[in-house]
Amino acid sequence: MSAELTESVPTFADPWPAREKITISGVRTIVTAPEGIPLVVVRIDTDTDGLYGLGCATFTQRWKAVRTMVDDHLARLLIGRYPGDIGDLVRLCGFAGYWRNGPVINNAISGIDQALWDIAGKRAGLPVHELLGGKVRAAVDTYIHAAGTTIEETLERAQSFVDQGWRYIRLQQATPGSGGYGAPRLRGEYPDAPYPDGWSARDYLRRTPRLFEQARSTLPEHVELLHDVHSRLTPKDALWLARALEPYRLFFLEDILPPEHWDRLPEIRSATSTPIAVGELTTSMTEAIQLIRNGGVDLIRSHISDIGGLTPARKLAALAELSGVRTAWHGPGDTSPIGAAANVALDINSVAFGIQEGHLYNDATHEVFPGTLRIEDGWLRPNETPGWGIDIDEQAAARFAPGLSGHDAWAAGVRRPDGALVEP
Ligand code: GCO
Ligand code: MG
Repeated sequence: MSAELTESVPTFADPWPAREKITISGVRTIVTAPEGIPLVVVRIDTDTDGLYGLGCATFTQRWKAVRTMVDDHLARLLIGRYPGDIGDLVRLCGFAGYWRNGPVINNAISGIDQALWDIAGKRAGLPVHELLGGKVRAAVDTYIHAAGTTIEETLERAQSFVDQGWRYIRLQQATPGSGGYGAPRLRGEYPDAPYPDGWSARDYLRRTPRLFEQARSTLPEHVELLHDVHSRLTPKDALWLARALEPYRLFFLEDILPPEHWDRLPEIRSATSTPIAVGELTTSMTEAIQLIRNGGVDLIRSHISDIGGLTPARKLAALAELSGVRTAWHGPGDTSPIGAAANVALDINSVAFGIQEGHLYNDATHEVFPGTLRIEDGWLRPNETPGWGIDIDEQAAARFAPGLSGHDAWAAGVRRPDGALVEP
């Protein structure tokens, strides 16, 4: 496209008269890794009295691509526009490239979207949850991850979380060939196999019900138990596990199938009383909507930035509420504190709320992001200050340079004993 033609494209001007003379003067990404996990944040500046906003655009595995998407492609659509037309601006960013969705584009749009909500809150002098309609509950209950090498170790950790006030605990145990969430992977367990460090579904299906059987006999009765399969089962094995766990009354069983087989979720859900929670791998609203509409989930747990930000997520929460589905927004360490605040704004505002994944940010993250929410006795509360109530200290952020090691490729780390990669 020639420069003249670019200039004649009408997307760059306000399509209607702005309510106030405020314009977007800058859009840029800040990437920082205070926990070693790259966090991508979008900062939108305006031409008005130091007014700016922050949004979460964290796709930690591909953070460079998101940075390019924001800085090189989307920023120029926004400069000069009125920041109050959030709905129009995020649709513009989505439609401008013609091919839409996917985690890179949606995270970039989410960073912009959430930064615009932050600005809207600051202009109104209200926290974002009040812009959404205010609270329908006093606080947001969270779950925390307990993991260990053995069942005993996992349950000891769970008990200590219960002692600290948590009511919802996700239990994960080390298995051959697969670790995560603080549980190490057990190595060399299949010495006669072509790939001795492999992960076997059979073995996993034997171990997991034992973990929950012991949990129910050890942990106090009121404690709600959760588990993440991380997409590694076939539809039949997933159903077998969901049924085997029925006696232990899980609050939810997460990600039993990889996205490629989500069309099989409705049959599994209708054949078990174990609540099915899926969604962190949704990378479009279309996928997330289908999970609810097709009857595949009891809880929808999209990662809000992966479906494009708060603007689409609040529509999903409304659909969930009207469909009898509950929400459990994804909120691990690869969500920035701004993204975590967006989760909580929706949680506190939505009747569909089921549970919130909690993450205990380290001290460095609190230093980089003053105002980061803190979990107290398992509860989260939003900031009551305007916008998200969270800032970024760019000098501190610069001390934690993002890298490509670690999270960049960890997801492709699990193989079967025959050596074949397992879906993460
Ligand atoms: C969860 C998740 C995460 C993902 C991670 C990928 O339920 O919290 O499964 O821990 O593995 O977000 O980067
Ligand atoms: Mg998960």
